[in-house]
Amino acid sequence: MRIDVVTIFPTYFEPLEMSLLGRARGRGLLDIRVHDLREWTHDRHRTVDDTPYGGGAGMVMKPEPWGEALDAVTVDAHDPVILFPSPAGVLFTQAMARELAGEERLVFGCGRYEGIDERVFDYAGSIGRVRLVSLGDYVLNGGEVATMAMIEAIGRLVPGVIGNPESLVEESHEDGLLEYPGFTKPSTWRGREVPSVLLSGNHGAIARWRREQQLERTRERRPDLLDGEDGDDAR
Ligand code: 6GU
Repeated sequence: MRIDVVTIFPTYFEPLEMSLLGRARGRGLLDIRVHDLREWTHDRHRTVDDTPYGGGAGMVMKPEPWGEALDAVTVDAHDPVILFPSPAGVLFTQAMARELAGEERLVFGCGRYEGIDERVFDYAGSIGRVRLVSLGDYVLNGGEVATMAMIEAIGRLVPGVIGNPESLVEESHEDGLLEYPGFTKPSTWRGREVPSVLLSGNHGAIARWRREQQLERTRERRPDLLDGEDGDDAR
């Protein structure tokens, strides 16, 4: 999978050279290319923003550098998915990460200031499939941190990136529930015991206990995952 990121802060993405995704890049599974939006400005000050038509606070990102950037990074792409992180987007979910992990080409456009000129999203729709995506109901200063989170969520689901794919099966959100709790040695630590069922060797009982734990903590912490058809296949 190739991922292009367009940003005015390329250094935000340096951590992608580390750890799991860094190794996946080294092995050729992920081709992640980070681009400075200012490469596509032509004035002395490399201007990427301007005041909003109609007035109001803040600045809006100018369409021209975005148009040139999108043209350049997608010149050899066929129907890429073009993602714009935005608190006004649809919620990014594990189901979406799973779908996107099967794509050939992704482009992330990181907006700053009060946003990007709206016409850019329409233009991007003439190049590929546009998605405005939000991490949740809070506001970040720009799309960079959200893009990092999404690249990690998507990248780890690309076949071959994680050594033992079984570790992907039982984690939180994969079956619409939160994950069951984990314990390791010692069996007593600072007066706290590991639940005895886990030491019983009874695999049926362990599986039933873990399922109950998943349901209980989902009910407690994320009741929204249990009601309605919005989850993956919560039950
Ligand atoms: Cl994707 N972007 C920004 N700027 N803020 C956010 C967000 C995204 N998701 C939650 N807050």
